[in-house]
Amino acid sequence: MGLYLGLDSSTQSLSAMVIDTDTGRVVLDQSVNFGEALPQYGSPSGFLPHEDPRIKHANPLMWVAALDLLLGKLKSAGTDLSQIQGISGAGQQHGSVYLSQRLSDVPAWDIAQDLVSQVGPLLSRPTSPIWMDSSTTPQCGAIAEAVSGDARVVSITGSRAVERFTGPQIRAFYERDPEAYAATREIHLVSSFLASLLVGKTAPIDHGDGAGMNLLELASGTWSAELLAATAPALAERLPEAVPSQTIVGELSPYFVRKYGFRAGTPVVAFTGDNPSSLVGMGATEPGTAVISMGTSDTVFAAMRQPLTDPRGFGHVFGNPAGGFMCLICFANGSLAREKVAERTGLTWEAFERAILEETLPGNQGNWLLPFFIPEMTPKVLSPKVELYGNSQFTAWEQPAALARAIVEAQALSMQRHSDWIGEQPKVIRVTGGASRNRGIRQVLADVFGAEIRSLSVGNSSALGAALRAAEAVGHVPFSSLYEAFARADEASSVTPRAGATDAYGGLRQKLVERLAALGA
Ligand code: XUL
Repeated sequence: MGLYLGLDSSTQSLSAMVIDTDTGRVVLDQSVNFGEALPQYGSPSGFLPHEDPRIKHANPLMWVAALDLLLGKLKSAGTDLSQIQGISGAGQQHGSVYLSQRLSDVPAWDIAQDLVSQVGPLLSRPTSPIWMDSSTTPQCGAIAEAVSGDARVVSITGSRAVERFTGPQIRAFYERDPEAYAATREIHLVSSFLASLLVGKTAPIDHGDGAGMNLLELASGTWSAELLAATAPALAERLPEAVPSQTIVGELSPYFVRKYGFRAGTPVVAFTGDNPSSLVGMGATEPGTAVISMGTSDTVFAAMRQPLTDPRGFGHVFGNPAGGFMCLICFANGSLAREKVAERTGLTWEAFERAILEETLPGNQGNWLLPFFIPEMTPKVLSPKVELYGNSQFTAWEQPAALARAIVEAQALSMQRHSDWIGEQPKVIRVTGGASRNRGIRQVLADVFGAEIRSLSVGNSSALGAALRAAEAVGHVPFSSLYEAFARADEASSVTPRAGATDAYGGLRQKLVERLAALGA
């Protein structure tokens, strides 16, 4: 049997998906929500509260605990993990983990203790900055200046120096706590950290996730000496190797074999970032298919014909796990912003959907809002900024239906504006992520982009992508046949633009652009 396991450690949960390549079916799909299952880490939304809204860190031990917890749940539910032929995974991008020893130098994990008690003493920094952190503006400036400007950072790494990217975060750590930096022997991404736990030694960083660090030279797939030097001293010796995403990074450590019943020697394929993994899970690794993912962050991404870069500086180029490159634009105000509007208006998600589909019209009769409930990276708005424009009832938060439409229209218009540099007008867009299950939200996307919006039959594209990557690298099953079986469109969910709707957005788009320009964003 061809069973492959994909893991996905996102901002708010850890998921496991098992696919069977013989039958073309998903045979297991389970997750643990960090806030609910591990309340002792004090992170209801997956990160630690902080008075400064720009600072967003998580306790990496929460991710470690989630791994033992999830595998334990699978075992107690009677899942036979000895049938798994290969494992891969994905992690929230950019987040970093700091260790006082190289994982290759520590003794094998002891089955008599849990992982948290063994990994805890190895941390040289108790918390991990995650992708939502926007506190490193001075470090971004310093890195760009050290290599003679942002254009140089873009030409080497595919992105400007960006607050949440790992290089600026490492520089900030070095500046704020040089002693702890000196005591750090190894720095991982969330993805390579989890892969390292599984293989019980230092796992490399793949090109998909590595490109989100402002440290990887895209052209060669190796760390850029110039950017390493601009970031922190002796950084090269603290980073794992950078490798192509299809690399098998080792065999599962005996800890997992003995504790959870995996087969000895189960191969582990390099973990990647959640977005590159979703590119695979959405069957979109060939150019021509754009994807919108609506989760904690909203992202727009696509495989690229050539590695173009964003002239406005918000978009990124990452490695495509199937080879070549992908582009990505990320918006921090995704589900947290939608949830804020739902909370404040008291709308359930069903009512939210009805409000968009039945109670309001495209263009929202001139009511609109700026949707920055938390600091935003695209466009750059470093302090929360929510502004309501329109009739007095709307601006007083008293028109729930119009508010539901307004948040989604603002998000969709921003996605459209900030993805225009990709240079392709997609006729079909594939959508994934929790919010994409809402037909109202899909309808707004269809109307704003003037494109057909399709969901796939399997949800959690990042965990699926991880399982598919394991099947391709270990089982040598080509992506094309995996996509036929697992990345099928769910025809019933398809939504097309309503007549005349796309034209209703001209004025609104202009107002949004003008307001953002006035804010300097
Ligand atoms: C991408 C990004 C987010 C995280 C979410 O650049 O920052 O989409 O990967 O987990």
